[in-house]
Amino acid sequence: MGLAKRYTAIMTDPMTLYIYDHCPYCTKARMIFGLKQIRLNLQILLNDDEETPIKMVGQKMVPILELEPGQYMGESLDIIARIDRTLDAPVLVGTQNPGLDEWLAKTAGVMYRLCMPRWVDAPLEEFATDSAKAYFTKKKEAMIGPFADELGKSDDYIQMITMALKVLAPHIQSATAVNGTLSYDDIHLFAALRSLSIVKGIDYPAEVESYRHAMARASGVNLHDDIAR
Ligand SMILES: N[C@@H](CCC(=O)N[C@@H](CS)C(=O)NCC(=O)O)C(=O)O
Repeated sequence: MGLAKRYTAIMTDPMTLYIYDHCPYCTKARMIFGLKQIRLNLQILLNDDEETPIKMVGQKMVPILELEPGQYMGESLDIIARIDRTLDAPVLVGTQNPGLDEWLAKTAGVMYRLCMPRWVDAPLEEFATDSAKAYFTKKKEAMIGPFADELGKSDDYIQMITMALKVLAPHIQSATAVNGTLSYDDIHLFAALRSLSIVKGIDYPAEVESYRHAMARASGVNLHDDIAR
């Protein structure tokens, strides 16, 4: 890749990604920009704003990437594939470990039950209004039950996650790439760990702790440790 193309990318307006800060799929889409060092403009939508995403991609769903003014694409994995092909060689070239997929699928339920009631209570831009909070709460409580009940089960859930993290730890081959070379596994795993960072009181095994910090640095996606609850 020529210097000229990279220079042009630096000097022209960055693309805009429409997101919710808490959204793990948005974390995935954000990561590829950081990993490839491509500038990005982030726009956080209010969680009850249905009109804006529907106008852009026909459904109330983020992330949405504005490739050119007025040209939009949804679906995190499509965005990642598109950006990974842009500028210089792809970075997500490592092989994946099917065991990690399994780990993520098994932990997803508990993670959401821990995270959802905490996200809506946190100072995140998508929940800046009472109506945005009420919208999220109604939609997600219909899926997992009352948030108050879920918060009451926190100790059990945290214990389950702590055990799951101990299982994960020996599979982290390097702090900068779970399988030694960056791959889609890093996208999926960091997005899950970043979600979990809203939960206070999790004791991370050393390998997981190094990995989530190194990945946050490399991808430019902040953890929520500072607002954990
Ligand atoms: N398959 C989509 C899933 C994206 C998704 O589920 N986004 C959630 C936020 S995490 C969303 O926008 N849901 C609609 C809502 O919250 O009202 C992708 O990978 O981009």
